[in-house]
Amino acid sequence: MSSKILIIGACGQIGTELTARLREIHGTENVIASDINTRKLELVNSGPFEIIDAKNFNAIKDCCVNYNVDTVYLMAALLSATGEKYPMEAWDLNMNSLFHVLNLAKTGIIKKVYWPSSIAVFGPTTPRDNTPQHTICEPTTVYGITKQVGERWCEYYYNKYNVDVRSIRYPGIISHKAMPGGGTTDYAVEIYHEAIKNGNYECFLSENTSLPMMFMDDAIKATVDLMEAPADHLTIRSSYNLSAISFTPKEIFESIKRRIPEFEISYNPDFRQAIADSWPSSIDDSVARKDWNWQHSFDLDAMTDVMLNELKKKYTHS
Ligand code: VAH
Repeated sequence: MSSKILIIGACGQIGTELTARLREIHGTENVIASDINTRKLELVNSGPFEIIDAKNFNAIKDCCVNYNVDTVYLMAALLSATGEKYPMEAWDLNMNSLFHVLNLAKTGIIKKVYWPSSIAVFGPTTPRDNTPQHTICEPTTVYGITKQVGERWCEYYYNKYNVDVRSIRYPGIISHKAMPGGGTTDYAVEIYHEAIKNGNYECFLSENTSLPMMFMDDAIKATVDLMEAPADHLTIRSSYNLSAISFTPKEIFESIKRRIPEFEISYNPDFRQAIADSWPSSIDDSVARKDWNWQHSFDLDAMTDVMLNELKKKYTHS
């Protein structure tokens, strides 16, 4: 019998594409999209949709009971840059939404939870190159603190209450269907749009800032593969390291310039440079590759080809 799935934060960058993929797999009527408002009308009109504030326990519970939901993907969060501007709001949303969903699973109303963590759980004292699954985590951003504490709670609810909660430490994610919101890695999406629209881009990170990154198709595949993996294959119940590629603003610029020779870039680091400098430059995701056969598909140039082709179509038709 197909799962009944609720996606909280379905209008976000990952939620938008996760909703589409899960509807392909499970059937549109079995995947309820939800968000705090109806800002993305094509999603609202594409299948079951509910307005849910992720901070509202009763709203989440009522939706799960009414639709007989067995699996929740909690994708709502304030990301790193926004979290530094609104620390208490980030703590409130990122933590209380997680407690609401974990407690619904603890009571048995739902059976399975997906909750995204991030490489933001690492900090300046973490080994930066090929960062291992188990290492020092002293995050210096509010967002990173919420993800680190959230991982501890996920593992606690698994060990104490046998809640089947699964999680991935996403790197920066690049996509063309929905814009990211308030992240430090957002430059790696903006740069493609500006290359098509204006032929130049002012980057808010310095040219040699290497960060772990991933094309959205790989991130969605990893999320689905983890959730479909046999429970007894999983050795991590905090959150899995995951990566695909690492690159600098200079390297992504050069990948684009090989396809758009007239494209130019300038660098004007802002407050997000300090956030990026606190994160790893590359990630060891060998545990995910061993436990559930994770394997990325897109390298930087393959991602650039798809991004530029899709955005050229988007801006040609708009
Ligand atoms: C951010 N895109 O920049 C998110 C992500 C690893 C970065 O968690 O905050």
